[in-house]
Amino acid sequence: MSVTLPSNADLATQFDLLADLMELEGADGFRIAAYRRAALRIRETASSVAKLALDGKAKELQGIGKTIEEKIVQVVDDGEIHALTKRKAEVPAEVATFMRLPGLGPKTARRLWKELGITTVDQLRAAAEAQQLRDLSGLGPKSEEKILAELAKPRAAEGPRRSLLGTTLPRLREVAALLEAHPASVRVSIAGSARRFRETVRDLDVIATATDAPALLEAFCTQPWVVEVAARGETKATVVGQDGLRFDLRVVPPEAYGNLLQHFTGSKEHNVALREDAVRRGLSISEYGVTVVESGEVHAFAAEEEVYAFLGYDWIPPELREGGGELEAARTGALPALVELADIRGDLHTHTTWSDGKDTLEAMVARAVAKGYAYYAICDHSQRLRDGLLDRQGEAIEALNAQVPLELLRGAEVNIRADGSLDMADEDLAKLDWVVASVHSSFDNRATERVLAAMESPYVDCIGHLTGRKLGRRDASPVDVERVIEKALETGTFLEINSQPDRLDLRDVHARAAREAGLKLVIDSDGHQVSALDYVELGVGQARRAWLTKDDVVNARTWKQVLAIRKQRP
Ligand code: DGT
Ligand code: CA
Ligand code: CA
Ligand code: ZN
Repeated sequence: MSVTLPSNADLATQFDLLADLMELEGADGFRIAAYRRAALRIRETASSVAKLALDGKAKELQGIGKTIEEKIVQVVDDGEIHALTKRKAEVPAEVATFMRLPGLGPKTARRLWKELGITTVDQLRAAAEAQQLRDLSGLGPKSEEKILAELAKPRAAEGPRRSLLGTTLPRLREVAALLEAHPASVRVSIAGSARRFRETVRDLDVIATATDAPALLEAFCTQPWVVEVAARGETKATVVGQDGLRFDLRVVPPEAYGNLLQHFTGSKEHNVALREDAVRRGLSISEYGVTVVESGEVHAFAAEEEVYAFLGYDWIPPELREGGGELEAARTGALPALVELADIRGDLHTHTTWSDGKDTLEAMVARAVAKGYAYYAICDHSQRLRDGLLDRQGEAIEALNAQVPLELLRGAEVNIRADGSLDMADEDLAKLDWVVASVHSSFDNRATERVLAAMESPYVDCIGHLTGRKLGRRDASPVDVERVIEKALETGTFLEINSQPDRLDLRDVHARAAREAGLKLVIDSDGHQVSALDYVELGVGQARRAWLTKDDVVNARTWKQVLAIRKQRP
């Protein structure tokens, strides 16, 4: 795999932080200003500044000299500007956090730290409550109030928090629908990371065209669920909902709707690459149109397809727009025909109240029927099916199978124990139509070996949530994904894309590596309740981000076809 260079945004953030920390330390103003200028210039540059620096050409940019170019190379080599690493060690970490509170800034933060000895957010809150901040000249009772209000906001003192796509997407769709229903709107679309089905999102972006933009913005800002209007202009607004979610709305004239949708769908990396490519051909791209630099002629497009076509590309599905080779593929007609939700014919990993599911076998299956599935596997946890329960559940499944218009499959989700053995005897496994094996404990202990051992079993069809990650709560286990993929191919075992919003495991890059190695993947819900069966949409999004086609997905096949490609039982 090739080394990825730091993005311009990453570089700029480091220079800004360095400037902040230097200001906190009271360093000389000239150098601080120089770093801030550099950050600005880097952000505005269309091509990769890291690459320019490696070629010794970054210093040709205005505002970037030899010292700054050297610092950029430090980021490429070591991940961080050396001076930044040093200063991070000198400044108490939380001082750097609270200097970002509105109304504070580095200068005041420095005085709080040096003159009042405040180095943590808790100390700052205590001092404000004890009315000690007013002892500093320039701060008064108003400042104390303001600081306390900021600190009372959920996580106001932390960096930007990312939310799970699975929990935010329904909200985003509601907001888009209410804008769509408003008489002043003409077209409305979801944009940003949510349109790209990124697993987490920082804020939610919506764009629209309108017959009356101010009226639409007014309606948006006065929704009953809006607790704060963070920004408001002629054509855009940002609001914060009760749940803390931020929504960005931009309203544009219809003739440039395609350009705007393209721009605000991103990703930044995709847009930067697109722009670089355009610049080489004498074109300049913005959210308002494509300009032919020589003539100054601006081409605005109502449809996104037209933007890509004008630039010489096939239309690129949003999930692919991450700067991972999609432009080259789109230029040469080599984009994959991505799998779609409608291609999924069955769910091969689901639970019921027979284990830790919240809904009964009957309720889950009723929903599966309503979804139009042709087959559906019940895979309750092995430890809950001991002492004859597996057979009793088997009878219940068979009885129900006779009454429903789909193939109901007997399955199990079997624990992979710490020594790599399976938590169910072969004679029981042999009774099942489909077996998922998963690690549910001691994630860091022999992560790879255990999975490899489980795949040796002739009964294990699929490995569940390979890395065990829980977004925002538990990191991925140190499993060697490459070795697992190799072994999966060798043994005929599948890997799943688990669609739970906080799992999405395999993650996109791993799923793409699996696909490139020739492995087929199962997209399943791991649903523990009726509503969770719909999460398969997220798994399909993840699969699309991994460039998967219908052929790459096991359960885009009929059950008969699945049986033909899966591991042969003894
Ligand atoms: P997020 O919000 O962090 O989950 O990710 P995005 O992709 O939704 O990012 P966001 O909301 O900051 O901006 C939406 C899109 O707008 C982004 O994907 C690309 C475009 N965009 C925003 N700022 C910039 C920028 O500074 N440069 C470029 N090239 N595009 C930008
Ligand atoms: Ca966003
Ligand atoms: Ca945004
Ligand atoms: Zn499960």
